[in-house]
Amino acid sequence: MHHPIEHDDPLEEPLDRAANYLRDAQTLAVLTGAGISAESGIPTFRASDGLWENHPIEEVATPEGFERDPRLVWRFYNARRASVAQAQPNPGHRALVALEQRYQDGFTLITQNVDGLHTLAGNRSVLELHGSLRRTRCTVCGDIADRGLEPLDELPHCPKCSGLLRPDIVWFHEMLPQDVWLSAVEAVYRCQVFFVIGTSAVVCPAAGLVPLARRNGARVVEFNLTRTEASRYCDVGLYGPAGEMLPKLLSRL
Ligand code: BV8
Ligand code: ZN
Repeated sequence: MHHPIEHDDPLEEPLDRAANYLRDAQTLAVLTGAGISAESGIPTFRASDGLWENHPIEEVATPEGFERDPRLVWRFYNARRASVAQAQPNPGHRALVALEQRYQDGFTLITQNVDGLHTLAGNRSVLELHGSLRRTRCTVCGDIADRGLEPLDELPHCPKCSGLLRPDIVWFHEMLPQDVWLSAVEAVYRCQVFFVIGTSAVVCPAAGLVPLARRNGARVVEFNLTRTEASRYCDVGLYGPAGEMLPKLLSRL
């Protein structure tokens, strides 16, 4: 894969460098994490120091946790559904809609988020690696349904077979949906530019998409408040709130 820009001028402002990458590219893939929704008022995992009702999230967001105490897990997810129901997309989400309009089917949005805000903002091709707060899956008949964001019963049951419903979310120690994962990997192989936005890049296999993009010759740009596990793979780091940095970048195109 040829590099769109042969010789970067090390003094060039990082925003201009990122804008140049975009100007010369036909394909752009984006990976987002909780940080893109922070400015919509949704706490990130790190901000909530990974605890919920004094339970480590890894304890609540696991199949073992659901086996052990489905009521606790549904309280966790009903609370998240309620807070997401109040949230609106922010300028960072809207900038990604503008980028999809610019690159059309050369654009792929891959998200670790389960809040549905990219779709609500207007993105059309969204790969939800970790599922969605809106969807439930029946633990008996497997039926998957979009139930919006209004509160569900304390222990919701399947209208088809009355089996216990679970959130259609990928918990820790669970496999990602194969078709979604393969589409994400294919988009990362294909892209000339790769944005990694608002993620601490510690959760696998999603975090592995960043070195994969690098190895396949894409120009990699990080949007975050701080450096992360992904930073070492990036050509450019744009540090500041994504809701401000993304519109700033678009205004230079
Ligand atoms: C898997 C759904 C294969 C839940 C999530 C033992 C056995 C099995 C697997 C493992 C194991 N030990 C470790 C693993 C692997 C494990 C993993 O990676 N663990 C980590 C913690 C080390 N992964 C898995 O289990 C995956 N499955 O490996 O299966 C397998 C199967 C069986 C046996 C063996 C292997 C499943 C991973 C999916 C887990 N589910 N979500 C839910 O959401 O309710 S992941 C969950 O955490 C979220 O979805 C989210 O994706 C992730 C948190 O990551 P971030 O999005 O990055 O959020 P974070 O708060 O961390 O960072 C926010 C960032 O934003 C920060 O950098 C901050 O600076 C920045 N920021 C803040 N504000 C702004 C901003 N940036 C810009 N602007 C701002 N305004
Ligand atoms: Zn069922």
